[in-house]
Formats: sequence, structure tokens, C-alpha cells
Amino acid sequence: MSTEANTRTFTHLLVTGGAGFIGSNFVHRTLATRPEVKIHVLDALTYAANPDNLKTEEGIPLEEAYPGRFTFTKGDIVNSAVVDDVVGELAREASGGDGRTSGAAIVHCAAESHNDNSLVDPGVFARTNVEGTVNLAAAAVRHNVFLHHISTDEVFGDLALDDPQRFTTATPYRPSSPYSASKASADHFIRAFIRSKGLRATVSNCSNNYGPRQHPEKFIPRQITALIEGKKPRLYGQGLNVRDWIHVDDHNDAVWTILEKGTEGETYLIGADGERSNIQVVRDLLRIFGQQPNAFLHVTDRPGHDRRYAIDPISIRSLGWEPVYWSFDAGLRETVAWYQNNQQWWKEARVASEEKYSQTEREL
Ligand code: NAD
Ligand code: TDX
Repeated sequence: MSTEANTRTFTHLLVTGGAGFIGSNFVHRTLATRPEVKIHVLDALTYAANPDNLKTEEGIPLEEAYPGRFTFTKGDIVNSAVVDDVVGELAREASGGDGRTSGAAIVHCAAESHNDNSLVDPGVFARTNVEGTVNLAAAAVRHNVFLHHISTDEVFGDLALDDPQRFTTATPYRPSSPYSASKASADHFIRAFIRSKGLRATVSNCSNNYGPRQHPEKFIPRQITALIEGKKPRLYGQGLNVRDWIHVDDHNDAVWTILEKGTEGETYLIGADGERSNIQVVRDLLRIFGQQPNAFLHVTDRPGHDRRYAIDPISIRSLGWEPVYWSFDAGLRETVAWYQNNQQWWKEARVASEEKYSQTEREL
């Protein structure tokens, strides 16, 4: 790892959760744009993963499409022996046998990521998001590997709809769902390991991502896949809650910016000034599908539903990053096209998540 002029160079990455939404987009983009980087993915392949995420758009496994640059282990980050093995191997590979671990980093994306699920089964969120993160931090210290921890703006709780403030790195933690509580706890563990155990790490808290390969349980793909099937979008409550949308590629470019230029031990908030109410997003989608603006359903609200998230992106912008997707409409149209062209990717997952939703959700 070179530290000259506050820049680091990484050639060997371990991406946890690389078969999920953000992780797989990170893997594809990195393999395509950074020929010097080798990637190993550690993923338990839970319901949230899709094995097709580790293939090219043409269906070629990444191992074949990028010979010598991509490898995969199916494994659980809650299993400390598995984590130690994989991180140890990463360190050995990057050191080239001379005992130094420069050039190796973990990009930690693996998590249980869906708020609605955390309300039904919080235990697995504590295990994966907290215990799994502690295992990775401990292994990173043992093998002297750099770690970037991917977190969420939800750790700050919510803002009133008319609050002039946005979240900053100084905003106190106030998580409101078991999901955000587990992510907040993981963030605290990472910072405690930085302070007291010599962990070399950075942290980022990002706003809501959208883009290809997002599981159809999540808001935007759930509505897109419904519309493709000729069904109506489903808005929780009145749909006035606000989310701050960012394209997944912009998020992942920001992660690379932090890996290379971020100050060790620091936290960066990633956002693209993309605040929109849920009802606005549904109307954007209805317009793209050529439908009437009120062709949606109001359904049961989420218990404890956070009203508004909003990121002040000054910390990440100070590193020189800026989003490419300034137009939410353009990003959304591309995303719709991806779901239209990849129906076999989401059909089965949608059946399963709609079955889950039907247990609790009613039309209002
Ligand atoms: P995702 O649910 O799409 O993917 C999670 C991946 O982690 C899956 O491939 C899954 O198989 C894997 N995984 C789950 N439990 C595991 C375990 N115990 N061991 C190994 N692998 C396991 O999630 P995502 O939306 O890609 O989110 C990735 C990260 O980004 C998470 O940490 C999430 O908190 C954070 N984040 C997400 C968003 C968003 O809008 N999606 C925004 C900010 C931050
Ligand atoms: O069908 C729906 N209708 C609806 O109105 C669904 C699934 C959601 N919603 C609402 C709830 C939220 O206000 O849409 C908004 C977005 O919902 P989700 O996609 O579930 O995302 P959110 O709860 O905001 O959390 C997301 O962003 C932060 C990710 O899932 C987290 O992993 C990330 O940390």
C-alpha cells in the first residue's frame, strides 16, 4: 500500500456480500474498469443473493470472464474460522510471500439489509450485521488488512419532513428499526477496533441506492416488477416519507474514492442530493410506464416508519467525488430497462417476497 500524497493503492480485494445488490455492482464495475485489481467474494448466498450476480450480462461466470482475477467462497461471516481463513489468504496473496500485507483490503458489504424483515426476525440482523462485522474487524487486525465498512444513513434515525438540517458526520446515532440498530452497533464496533485494536479502516454511511440487481423486496424494484407484470405499485401509508436516492454506481465510485484517498479512521457520508417522497417516485415510474399518476394502491404502513433521510455530502465531496447520475429520471429509466430485459433474474425472488408481504400487508 502506498501512502504517498494521502493515496493508497489496492490490488487485492475481499468483497463480502459480493453476490448481493451493492456488492455485485461493485465487483462488476471494478473488474471492468480496474485491470490491476483481483477480487475474492465471500458470500453466504442467503435469499438476498442471486448466483447470476456473479456472471456477466451474457451469462459467463466471472471466473471465466476474468481469468485469474475473480474467485469466490460460499461462507458465512458469522463463522469466525471461515472469516479468518479467507482474510488470511487475502493477506498472503497480497504480500507476495514477503510477509507484508500492503495492497489488500476488505470491502465489507455483507449484511441483512431489509428493514421489513428486521421487524419480523431481528435475531439474524444481530448475528450477521454485528457479530459478522466483529469477526471481519478481528481478522483484519490479525492479518493487518485494511477494511472499508459499508453502512447506512439509517443509523441517524429520521428527520422531520420540514427539518432544514441534513445528516452530517456530527449527527448523533438514533436508529429506529432492528436493521438500523444492528448497523449502528456494527459502526460502533468498527470505530472501537480503530481506536483500541489498531484496525486500519474507513467507514461510509450512504443513502438509499437504486440500480440493477436490487432484490424485488425493495421499494423501487418492487414497483418496477409489479408494473412489468401489469400490477399496481404499493405505497406504504400516504407515501409522504422521503428517501435520498443515489445510483449504485455513484455509491461504489465513492467507496473507491474513500479507499484511495480517505483518511484512515474517518467516516464519510455519501449522498447525491436526491431527496424524493415515495409518492413522487411512484409517479415517476407510472410516467415511465405510460400510466395515470394515481394508478397505485395505498397499503399498510411500516411500523415505526422513518419519515425522512437526507445526507449532507460535504465529507465525500471534499475528497473530489461527485455523482455521475445527476438525473434521477435517467437513472430510473435505465433501471426500468434492466428489469424489463432481465425478467428471469427477478421472477422467483418476487414470488417469494410477495408471499412474505402478503402475511402482513393490506390495502388501505
Ligand atoms: P443485499 O441484501 O442486496 O445483499 C447482501 C449480501 O450479503 C447478499 O449477497 C447476502 O447473501 C450476503 N450475506 C447476508 N448475510 C451474510 C452472512 N451472514 N455471511 C455472508 N454473506 C451474507 O444488500 P445491499 O443492498 O447490497 O446492501 C449492502 C450493504 O450496503 C449493507 O451493509 C447495507 O446495510 C448497506 N447499504 C445499503 C443501502 C441500500 O440502499 N441498499 C444503502 C446504504 C447502505
Ligand atoms: O412496497 C413498498 N412500499 C413503500 O412505500 C416498500 C418495499 C417500501 N416502501 C417505502 C418504505 C420506505 O419509505 O419506500 C421507502 C424505501 O423502502 P425500502 O426499499 O425498504 O428502503 P429503506 O427502508 O429506506 O432502506 C433502504 O435504504 C437504506 C435499504 O433497504 C437499506 O439497506 C439501506 O440501509
